Amino acid sequence: MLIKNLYIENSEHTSDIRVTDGKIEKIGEDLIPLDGEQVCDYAGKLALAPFIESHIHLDTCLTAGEPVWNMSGTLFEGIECWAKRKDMLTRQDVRSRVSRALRRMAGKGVQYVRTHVDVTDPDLTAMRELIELREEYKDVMTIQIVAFPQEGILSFPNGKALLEASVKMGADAVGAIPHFEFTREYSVESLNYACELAVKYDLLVDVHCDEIDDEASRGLETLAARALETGLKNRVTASHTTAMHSYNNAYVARLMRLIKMSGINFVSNPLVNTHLQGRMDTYPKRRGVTRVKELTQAGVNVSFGHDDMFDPWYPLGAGGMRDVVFMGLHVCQMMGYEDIINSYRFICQNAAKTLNLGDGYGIREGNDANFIVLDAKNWYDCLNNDAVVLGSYRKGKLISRGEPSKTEVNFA
Ligand code: 17E
Ligand code: FE2
Repeated sequence: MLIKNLYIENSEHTSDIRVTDGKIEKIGEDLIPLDGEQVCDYAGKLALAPFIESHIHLDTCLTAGEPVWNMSGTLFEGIECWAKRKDMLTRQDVRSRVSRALRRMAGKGVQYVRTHVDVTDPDLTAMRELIELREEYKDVMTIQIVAFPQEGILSFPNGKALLEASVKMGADAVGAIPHFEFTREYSVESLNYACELAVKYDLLVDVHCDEIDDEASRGLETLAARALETGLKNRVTASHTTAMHSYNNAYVARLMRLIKMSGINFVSNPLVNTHLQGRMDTYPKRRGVTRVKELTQAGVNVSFGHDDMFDPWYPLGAGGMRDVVFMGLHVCQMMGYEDIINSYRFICQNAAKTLNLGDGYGIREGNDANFIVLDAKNWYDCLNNDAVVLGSYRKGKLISRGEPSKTEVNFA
């Protein structure tokens, strides 16, 4: 198949992509169709590597208001609401919500997802179902599962054993939640334990790290130190790190050295943490989003995640990554031309690094023919106009298709 006239990653010139046996065989200008070759001409549209959702909770998605709404808008009330919903979980309930969420995401150009799954559940219901769904969806969606101890590793009954059981069941990554543990000692011990498990079972690590406005919440330094010392390094991700917003600058200057040495990745969730953080402030109210601009300038890998889709922590969300980037650029004040035109990286290449996807991700000859075509010429226009995903290709197969949105204005 020959897919013609694409502006690949903001290129000034259009190129054509020849797909053979699900792989990108050739990329070039004005490729001539072979005898009998199927041709699809996009007549000058943007092509990007597929979007990557580097941080979401699929097990909790589409549960807002069940059985109660989060009235305060805090993380902690969200955890209480979820604990009530968690008691009602069944395998079928998880399957039905996750399937709906994945379909929405696929329509918005997402093909890779890292989901956190709450394992502070004696039955591990969601974990069991997600492991099955990961396999069932693998041809259309690459799913990574983080065993996420929502109510703590040392502060939840049997927390350590539940985490290890989830790892044995087949999680891809080990999680932790140091700012939710009862004490600072537990917080340090929980991070040590998560890294030990990752080393023992050869897994990735992704920690909900310091998701609080407390400037004294310093899980990040422990996580970065363990990443360095164990050699896990870029296999480790610090998600949220919202306390970093409130750290003093002298401390951040010291911490930055360790962060760089450790090679860890960061995931910021700008929509959700703009909503959840600063809730105990009067005025001025902190934004509570981590220091994306400064980390990026220091050469540290940062990706953006949505975090939630209509659940106890976030009452909105339709599965797309555009709003995440849009909010991220605003709240982090990264609104220069270069910032905007290159910002797809937060949900493409940077997220691929977070997920440790390797060289197989990206529009390159020899790679699987995984890419998306958007109804715009470049990412700046795409972001600004919330362009439709015209096609999402996975190993050369069109797994979702969209029509350009159309509005007529009736005046001269
Ligand atoms: N759980 C948590 O601890 N933090 C979050 N932002 C979400 C779930 C969504
Ligand atoms: Fe999260």
